[in-house]
Amino acid sequence: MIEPVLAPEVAEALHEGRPVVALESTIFSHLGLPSPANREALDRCLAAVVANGAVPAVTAVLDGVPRVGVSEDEHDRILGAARKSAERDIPVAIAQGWEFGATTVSAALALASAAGISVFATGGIGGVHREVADTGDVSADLDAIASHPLVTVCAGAKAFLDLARTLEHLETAGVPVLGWRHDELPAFYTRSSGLRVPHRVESADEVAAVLAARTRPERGVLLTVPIPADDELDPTTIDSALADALADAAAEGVRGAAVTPFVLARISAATDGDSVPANLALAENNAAVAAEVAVAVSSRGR
Ligand code: PSU
Ligand code: MN
Repeated sequence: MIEPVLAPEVAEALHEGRPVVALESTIFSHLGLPSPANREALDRCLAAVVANGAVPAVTAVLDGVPRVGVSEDEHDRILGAARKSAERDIPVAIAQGWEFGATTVSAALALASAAGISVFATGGIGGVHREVADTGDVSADLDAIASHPLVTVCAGAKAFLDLARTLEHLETAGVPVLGWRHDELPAFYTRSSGLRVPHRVESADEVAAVLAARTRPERGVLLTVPIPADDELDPTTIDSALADALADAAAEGVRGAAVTPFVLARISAATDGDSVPANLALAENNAAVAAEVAVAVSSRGR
């Protein structure tokens, strides 16, 4: 079992049972968002967690050290060149002393869980890819959400995935999927996917109650939060940008871990950068909701 190094304010908050929200670092690195939007994303997510009463804990591997919470003078490193690190890559990043292993959802959950954190916020989770029959590509995020004892807060799965199959996979894995004041699975850039979530919740207390009542305490819960209405993109524009991006990925033979960063960059280019403010808005909103949930979880523990 790895023992991540906790930032002092994170260690203190956890020790005192105060709310903490873990964050992934891939979204803030050059793999997730173009500069300078990535800095804005980091600043807005951190501020949203703090404004809603929790302590933010950005996860990363820096110089081979697994970290939960980074200091302000390390932010430039989080915004820079990174090696994408899923949970399975963490031991390698440690053993080989990677300068910056940027955590995906699965890696962030692994580090946050080792630190004893109960709530994690991201933008969109990985899921079952549309070409799964050919490629077998199912994100390790899904297994990690199922097998670490945290609430993952997201704006659904990224729209270029097969959302129906992603929901089926989560059902098989035994993950309760909750819709935040919404009946449909959000589709990241848009509020609705046409697919119903199994359960709708209205409050952070309700989410904390679900977490507390799990049949297997070692497992996780997924909370899906739609992008705020004002920031939603036009579904038609997104659909054609997605189709083009996926066709390009296939034509260029992009595979494995490279698919998601490639497709995100193409969508940003195809929407003339319109996808970027939407991405920032949903990430910030998820961080705010996650902080509310963390506050509710920690007040149950008192
Ligand atoms: N959502 C974004 N930007 C990202 C990702 C998600 O808007 O960069 C990242 C997350 O870190 C997620 C990862 O865990 O993509 C999933 O990658 P893959 O599909 O290779 O499992
Ligand atoms: Mn994959």
